[in-house]
Amino acid sequence: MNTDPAPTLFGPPHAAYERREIAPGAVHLPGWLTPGEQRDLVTACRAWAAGPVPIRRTRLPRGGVMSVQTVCLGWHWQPYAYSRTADDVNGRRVAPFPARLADLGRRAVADAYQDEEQAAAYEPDAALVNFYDGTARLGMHQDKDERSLAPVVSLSIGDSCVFRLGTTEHRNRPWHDVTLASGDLLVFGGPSRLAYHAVPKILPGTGDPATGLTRGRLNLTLRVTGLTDEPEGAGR
Ligand code: MD3
Ligand code: FE
Repeated sequence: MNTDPAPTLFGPPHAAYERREIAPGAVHLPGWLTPGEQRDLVTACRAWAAGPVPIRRTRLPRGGVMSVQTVCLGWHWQPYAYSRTADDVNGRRVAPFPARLADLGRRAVADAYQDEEQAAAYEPDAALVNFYDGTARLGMHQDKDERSLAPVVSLSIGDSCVFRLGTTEHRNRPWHDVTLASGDLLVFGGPSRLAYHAVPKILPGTGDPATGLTRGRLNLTLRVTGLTDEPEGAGR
């Protein structure tokens, strides 16, 4: 039985789209990015993946390596902290957070929550660009290295995937599986901000090569770290 409320339809600014609240504070807007926006983001991701810090598979503290390949903007993430320099890759300072991603993040929050005031106050300062080949996966985890509980904005391009949203308490059932396709937006805030989540499966061959991505899946997450740089000479 489908107990989900009927999706609501909104009109312009761009094409009408559905808006589904998959859990309190977790909103899914299928096909939110236009084909042109997807293409532009693929081009931008290629440039970001080249450096100053190249895209890499993140090493985990217990010796494992993630199958997902990641490049960070604004702040570099490694489990389980953010820094300005990529000390686990080449030591370089990560590229600054692009203003156009901050604008996109504000539009995302406005469309997901229908709240212009919350959107205007949204100032993401870190992005993780994740690339999944056909076999990559991401296990159940929480995003809790940020010091802010502001929403996380997630954009998907390329092959579809199965996205799994669990509870905030533990990594086990119950969970809810949602297929994410190219152009989809998810915003996670409020009661869902600390929910466990995972990407158990990529569906190879489901992406449209017109995005510029012939295989695999790109996911961009925009975050508010709540961190500030220590002023020079501070900390005596
Ligand atoms: C739910 N990325 O980078 S995006 C991650 O598709 C991450 O690459 C996945 O999980 C991906 O940490 C999922 C959706 C997402 C992102 C952040 C969340 C869901 C979230 C934060 C809280 C709750
Ligand atoms: Fe996550």
